[in-house]
Amino acid sequence: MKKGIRVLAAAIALSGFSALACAEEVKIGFLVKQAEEPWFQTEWAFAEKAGKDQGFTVIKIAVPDGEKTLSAIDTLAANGAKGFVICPPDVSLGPAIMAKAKLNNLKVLAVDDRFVDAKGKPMEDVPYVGLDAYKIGQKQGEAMAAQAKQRNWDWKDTYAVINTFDELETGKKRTDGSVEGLKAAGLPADHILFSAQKTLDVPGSMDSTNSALVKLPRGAKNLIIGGMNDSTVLGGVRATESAGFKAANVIGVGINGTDAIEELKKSDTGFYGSMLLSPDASGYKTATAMFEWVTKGTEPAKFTALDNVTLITRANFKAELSKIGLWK
Ligand code: FCA
Repeated sequence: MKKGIRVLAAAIALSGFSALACAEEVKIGFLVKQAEEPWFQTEWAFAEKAGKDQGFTVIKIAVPDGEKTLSAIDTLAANGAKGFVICPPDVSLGPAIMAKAKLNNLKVLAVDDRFVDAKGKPMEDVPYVGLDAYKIGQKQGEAMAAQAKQRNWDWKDTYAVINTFDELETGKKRTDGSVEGLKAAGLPADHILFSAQKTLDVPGSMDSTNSALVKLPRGAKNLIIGGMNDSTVLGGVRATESAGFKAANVIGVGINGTDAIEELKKSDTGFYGSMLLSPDASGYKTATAMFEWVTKGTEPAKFTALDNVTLITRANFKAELSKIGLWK
């Protein structure tokens, strides 16, 4: 009998211990719209690094559409997560995401793409970590213009094709800033062609650039290709190649850096470089901020603007990527 009680006591102690251990394991979600993009894989990797360093678990879920997003929130709650970081597939899902999160008692931190409400207004009450987009676009425009000057291009026979994705505030601000940078360097406004992308990926930007290329005047010898991220410029550069433009007559500069690595390994293409952002900050810091919010109750700032950017080209990309651990 005595022995039986001892065993029972031990079992209770053990189960109590494991319940305590479970209660202590903090889980957070990290939901991204385009898991196939290296940018988002890099954010995930840095979020996991934060989890390892600080002792929390990151549940990564790809959310390519609204349905998957809402069911991912249920999955997170069922798995005991306390909050999540999210780059939504469609910013207008903001109110639905917030309602679902509230129902499940989960905290929400938006990254990269800011939620908009039913009227299309940014949901400024939801904490958001995103780019200082106009400024970064401006730097992209300036980098493209500086390279055109380096190549001694005459603005007279130079044209720019800007692939746009105005559905996203961060996209519109980037391309607006970029155009500002180009104009300030002397590119005439009527030498800038805008082409809207239907989808925010390489095929989408290839299509939009193709439809702009046919509108170019005969005298267009040199081309500048812009867009809100690396994919939108990569597709544009591919379109110029199919149309017969040589690498020496094309300057494409992307934004992200992470999605340009494979391209920059190629010896020479019209894709000149990329504005490398801070995926380490977007992944590590957002995950850490969520961890601190759920464990200590410290709510993140309503808006954290990331403005750190470095132009990477074939000349320096390995060194720059090494600095943030993306080149081994
Ligand atoms: C958006 C883009 C990504 C990346 C991020 C910072 O979400 O789609 O490619 O540029 O902003």
